[in-house]
Amino acid sequence: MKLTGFELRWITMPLVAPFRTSFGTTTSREVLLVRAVTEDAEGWGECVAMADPFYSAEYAEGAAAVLRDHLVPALAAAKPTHTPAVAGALAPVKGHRMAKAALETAVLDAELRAEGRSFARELGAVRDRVPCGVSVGIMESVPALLDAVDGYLAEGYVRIKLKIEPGWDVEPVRAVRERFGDELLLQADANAAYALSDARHLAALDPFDLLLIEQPLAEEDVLGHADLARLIRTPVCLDESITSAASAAAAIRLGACRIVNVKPGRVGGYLEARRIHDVCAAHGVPVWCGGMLETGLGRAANVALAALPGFTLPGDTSASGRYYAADITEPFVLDGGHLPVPTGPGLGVAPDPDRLADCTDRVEWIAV
Ligand code: OSB
Ligand code: MG
Repeated sequence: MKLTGFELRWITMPLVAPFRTSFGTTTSREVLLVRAVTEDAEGWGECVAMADPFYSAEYAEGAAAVLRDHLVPALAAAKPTHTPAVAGALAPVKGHRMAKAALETAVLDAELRAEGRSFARELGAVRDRVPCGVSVGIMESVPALLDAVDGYLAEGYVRIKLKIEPGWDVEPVRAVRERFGDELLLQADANAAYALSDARHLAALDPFDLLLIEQPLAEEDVLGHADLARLIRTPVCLDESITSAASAAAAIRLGACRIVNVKPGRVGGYLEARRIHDVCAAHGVPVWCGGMLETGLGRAANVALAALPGFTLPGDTSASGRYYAADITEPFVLDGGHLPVPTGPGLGVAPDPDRLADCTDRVEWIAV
C-alpha cells in the first residue's frame, strides 16, 4: 500500500424528516467524506462528526482541520504499509476519534479493494444479513409519534428506539407500549439528558420492559451510570461514554452498563470497534451497532460490523430511505426487517458520481 493523497469532500444531505434528539434537531446532514488514494486503489471513509459539537466534542469543521493539519501529515510521515499501522501513526494526536476513524476507514477500504477482500470478511462477519431497528426522534405529540412508529413497523423494522428527554419520556414510552403490545422490541435513548437525581423518575420506565435505556447521564459520568443501574430495572446501555475498548472494559467492571452501543466513529474506527466487540463478548455483554445518520458509505461498513457474532441486538442500521430521498450509493433497502451485508471488495458500495457531484459543497486535495 502506497499512499498518494487524500481528498476531503463536504456534502449536504437533506433528511426526509427533521430528527429531534435531546441535544438538538437535525434537518440536513452535513457530512465530511475522506477519500484515500493509493497507487493501486481508492477508498472512502465517512466522518460521523455532526455539524455542531452537541452530541460529542467533535464536529465536522473541527475534524477537517485536524485531518488537514495533523492526521494526514502524521500518516504521510509514517508511511504505513497496512491499515493496522494507521492507529499507531495517529496516536500522538489525542482524541479526535471521529476524524481518525474516517481516515482509517478510507485507508482500509482502499487496501481491501486492492486485495479484493470485503469489510465483512476482514472484520469477521458471520451473517449475510442483519436485523434492523430504527431510531425515532422526539415528536410534536404522542399521536404523531404513534403514526411514525406504525409506519416503521409496517416497513418491517424489528426494533423501535425512542429518543427521550425530560418532559418526553414516560408518556411516549407508555403510549408506544400500549399501542403496539408487549412483544415489540422497544428501547429508549436519552443522549445524556438526565442527572442521577432523576433516578426515581427513570424508574417509572421499569414497568414497560424496555430492552435498555441508552446513555441517560453525561458522557463523563460512568460512575453515575453504575449508581443509576442499581436504582432502575431497565438495563443501562452506554453510547457517548464508550470511546475505546479500554473504556468499555472499565465501564463493564464498574457495573455502569449491561449492554454497549458500538459506533465505529466514536471509538476511532472499525478495528477498535471490533476490539470493543471482543471485550464485550468476553464479558457476556451484548453489543449492537449504533448509527450517526450515515450515508450509504458509512452504512455499508456498519452493516458489515453488525454481522459479527456478538452483535446480538438489532442495530440503528436503518435503510437509506429512513434518512435520505436519494443516497449517494445504491440505496440499502429493508428486506423482511433486514439489510444485506455487502460482499464486494472493501465497503462493497461506491458513491454514484452524479449523485456525489450534486450534493458536494467543496473538495480539498491533500497530497502525501
Ligand atoms: O445517540 O444514537 C444516537 C443520531 C445522531 C447522533 C446520535 C445518535 C443518533 C441516533 C440515530 O440515534 C441513529 C441512526 O439511525 O443513524
Ligand atoms: Mg445514542
